[in-house]
Amino acid sequence: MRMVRMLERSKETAINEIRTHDGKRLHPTTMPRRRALLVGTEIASFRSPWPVEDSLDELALLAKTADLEVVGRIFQRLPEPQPKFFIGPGKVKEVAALREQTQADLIVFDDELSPAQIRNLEEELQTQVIDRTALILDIFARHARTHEGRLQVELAQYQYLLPRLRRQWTHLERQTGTSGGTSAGGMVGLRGPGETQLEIDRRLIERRIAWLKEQLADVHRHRELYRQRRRQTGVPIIALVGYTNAGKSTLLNAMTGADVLAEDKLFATLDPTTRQVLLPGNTVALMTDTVGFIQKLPPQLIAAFRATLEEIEEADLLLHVVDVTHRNAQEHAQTVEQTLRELKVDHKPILTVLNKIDLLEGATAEGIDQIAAEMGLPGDIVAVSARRGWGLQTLGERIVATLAQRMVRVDALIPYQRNDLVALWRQRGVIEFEEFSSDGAHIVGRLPPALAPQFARFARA
Ligand SMILES: Nc1nc2c(ncn2[C@@H]2O[C@H](COP(=O)(O)OP(=O)(O)OP(=O)(O)O)[C@@H](O)[C@H]2O)c(=O)[nH]1
Ligand SMILES: [Mg+2]
Repeated sequence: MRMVRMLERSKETAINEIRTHDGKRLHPTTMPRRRALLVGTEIASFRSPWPVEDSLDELALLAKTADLEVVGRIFQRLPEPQPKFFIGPGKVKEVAALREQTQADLIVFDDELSPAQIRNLEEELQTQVIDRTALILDIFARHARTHEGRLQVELAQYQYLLPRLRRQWTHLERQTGTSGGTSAGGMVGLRGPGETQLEIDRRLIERRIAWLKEQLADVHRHRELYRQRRRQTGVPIIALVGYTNAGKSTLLNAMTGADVLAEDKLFATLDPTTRQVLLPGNTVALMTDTVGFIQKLPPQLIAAFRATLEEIEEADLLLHVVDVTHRNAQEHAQTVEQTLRELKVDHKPILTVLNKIDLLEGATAEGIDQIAAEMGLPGDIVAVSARRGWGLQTLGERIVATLAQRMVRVDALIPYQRNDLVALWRQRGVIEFEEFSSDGAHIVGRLPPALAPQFARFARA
């Protein structure tokens, strides 16, 4: 009984936070912001292209997005992670001293820790310890808006929590004077499921996971029906992919007149949005904005965002949006390419979109090409400023050309009674040649494979 109530309550606070009518989260002003100490590592055997300082900068941004106050940072270079604490025992002592000095009440590790490592660290440091994955989950919980998005986040939280179950933060809660620890005011570390002084019944959580999976399967079936209909229309689908904060939502808004929230924040977008876009030559397509990627994000976490994944799988073309002005643009692009490989969608046609060129002073087309070459990006590149609307016409033309490569070639004589087919061709395909005679319209061009059968009976031999 008690357990059931706990889970229900924690779900309320984690998922159904108090929001204003326009979706902004209300901060209880009485809640002190938590003081976080960041711990990074550079592990020789991981051969990560990220310098540890840059990775910590990113972790600090994540912490800021989760409403934490970063009060210190520390890192260690190691040949390999250490089994007991991930970092070496000497370093743990340093962290303890720094925690004392900065009065930190939360330690955030930049690497994924095993459940045992978290336990050992917490015993040693007498403070809550979380890892990067938990922090990202916390941000996801804040930013999920749709019913499905919330179900997905809750599922990911429980799956993360299950192997980490144990008695939670009784002494910390006494210190901070909060009850239950699932407030909306920035108690980081799996807000909601698990933040409690009670021992949690594993079976209850497993049951909840099963229930969440059923709910999601239901949503999935509905979406699949919708997709089937969409597929039959032959309208091509373009998915925007890229590192978080690259400008995907801004680009969707600029190309389609959508009104998706675009912010200088990590993971502003979690739920996919699809809008119709009118491309040069009056070609119609659908453009979908998806969740951003980030380094050290376990692929199963992205997989949890099944809606996003399905949109990417369904797409005829991926636009890989890169913030070309970011110091780590190259690492970002590599992370995205690797994530696409892990998600097994790297076989799809990809156009790389170098965004934010308005911030590059005096950049020329050659200069931008050179930047792209230095970053090791593939040749298929378009430079744009989503914010200023620069380069969007060229991008549209390149999208049409790339989509046309996936279409089938058709040569047909369409009688005038079937002008509707000519209009359909104009909208969904590419017309390369047209001539009108008394027999009808002779058209040569390309059509999406799904539409070609409708034209078969008018095809010229
Ligand atoms: N200067 C400049 N800023 C841009 C441009 N495009 C996007 N931005 C800014 O970059 C920030 C991130 O943009 P978003 O469109 O939210 O990025 P996103 O890729 O959707 O990010 P997530 O949804 O968080 O993964 C916002 O502050 C935008 O205003 C651009 O072309 N030029
Ligand atoms: Mg976005």
